[in-house]
Amino acid sequence: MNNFYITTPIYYVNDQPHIGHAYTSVACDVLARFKRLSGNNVKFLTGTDEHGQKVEKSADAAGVAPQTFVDGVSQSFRNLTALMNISNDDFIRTTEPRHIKSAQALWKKMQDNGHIYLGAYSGWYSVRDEAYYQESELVNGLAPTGAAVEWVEEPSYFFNLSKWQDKLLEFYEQNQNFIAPESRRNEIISFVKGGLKDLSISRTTFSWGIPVPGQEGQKDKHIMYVWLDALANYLSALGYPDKNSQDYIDFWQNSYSMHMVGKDIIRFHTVYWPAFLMAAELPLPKRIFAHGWWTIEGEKMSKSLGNAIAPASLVEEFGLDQTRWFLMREVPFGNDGNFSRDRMIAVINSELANNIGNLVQRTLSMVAKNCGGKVPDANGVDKDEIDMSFLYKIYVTEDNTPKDIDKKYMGCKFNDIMADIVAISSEANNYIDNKAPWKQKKIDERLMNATLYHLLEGIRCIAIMIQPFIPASSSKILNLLSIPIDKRGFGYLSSDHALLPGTALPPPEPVFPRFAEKGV
Ligand code: ME8
Repeated sequence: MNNFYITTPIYYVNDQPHIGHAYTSVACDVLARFKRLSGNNVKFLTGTDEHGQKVEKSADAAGVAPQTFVDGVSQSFRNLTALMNISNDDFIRTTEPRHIKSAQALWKKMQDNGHIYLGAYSGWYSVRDEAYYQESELVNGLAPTGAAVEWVEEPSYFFNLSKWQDKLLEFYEQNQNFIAPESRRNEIISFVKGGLKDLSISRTTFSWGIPVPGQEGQKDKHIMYVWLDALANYLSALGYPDKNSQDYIDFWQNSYSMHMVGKDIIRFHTVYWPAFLMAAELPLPKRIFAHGWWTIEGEKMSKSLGNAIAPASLVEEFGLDQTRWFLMREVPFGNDGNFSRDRMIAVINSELANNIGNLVQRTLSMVAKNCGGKVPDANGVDKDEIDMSFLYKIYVTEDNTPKDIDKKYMGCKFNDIMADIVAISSEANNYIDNKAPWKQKKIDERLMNATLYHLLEGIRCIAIMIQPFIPASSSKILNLLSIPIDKRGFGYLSSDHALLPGTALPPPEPVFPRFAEKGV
């Protein structure tokens, strides 16, 4: 069994969750579910990033103590996982003792190895980005992200990032798949080639953070820079610094480990994080995948525009799986995308209601009416070319092996995978029209039975394949086919595991209602 570790970024608790957060979490969920259904040992981590100046300021603005504030917003992110049917195995909070202990241990290890020194920082800092910027990076007095910056002068510990430039470049060279997509990889390589400056990794002018270890007797109390604190979450959830913890062994030492991030935070994950890990002599993750950003009806999502969409409002209006489907289907993963309500309605109606939903509804109601509510028998009827070509498309065969599917998933080609599934469903709808089982019934019922059997097999394979994207609806379809829970993995996508004729089926129920605007 292969070990697979997948993580979302831990979300800042300065604000309520929006569809950008739901997007990253659903993408990780799709991968986690796919890997589990393919027989892997999976650990899927998400959580909240609760320290730093940005969160402290939000707590101040809300007039509550930071801990009370973070407890509340963190709970909203936990609720998001339930709302979006996210199958995370753990939820880490950076204010938890297990994390504080782990982040301090990481610091200590980097320090003991001689990579941290005390100095003083003077330069620009953006609280919104929680990032340091050089004078040369500023655009019209703002960070390149458009965030305001402030001048900071304070004693600070530094990490000797400049020393890791060559090691990082060598690592990117030897691990071509570490940064994805390709365009981001090139961007990071040229950034690192441009030269790295040592990184300030502690703050002294506020206190909402993890204390730097070993500063007893010192005048200025340092807290850890929030990004060093935050990145450590990927290890603290695995029991680090206990290297004998089973999770650490399985998911850090011996796993394919992948951090999914938005394009805004790729530098922290592909430059700082691997350098910290090298400095602490720890293994590096295998892959960092950066996805694009959503705009809303063509506009950047922002607090000031007040246009952020709460995932709960989409789920309430369109349905959970409809929302998951649209988020994964609309844009090639890695590209930026635009959220448009009209597109959402068009996509869920054409692909879920009119295509897959219609296929399931038509087939199951014919089976219920004409086959006594049991899986019909195709035996004794010779397959013609139409049958053969249809069956070839639905089953995993030699040229459509699970290995190819795995490659597509690992390349995060979600919208392609979904398009392939929709194409199979369209084929199945064409197959019904070509075969016209309602006519076959009048000629010879055995012909109708064979057609309906092949259609049920088509639905079985489609339902297995869509599980990572829309787990609740696919499970409903698989229940309508009376398929036991332990026969729903990707290993069952072949004719060897076909439905048994005579199996009783429950009464059919619609799976994807057509969405109609109220009053239309
Ligand atoms: O950066 N479109 O947390 P964060 C798509 N705490 N995705 C979006 C998005 C949008 N418009 N807006 C946000 C942090 N995201 C740090 C991470 S990890 C050790 C620490 C998603 O709350 C995207 O994945 O600002 C982005 O990377 C993440 O939310 C940032 O969340």
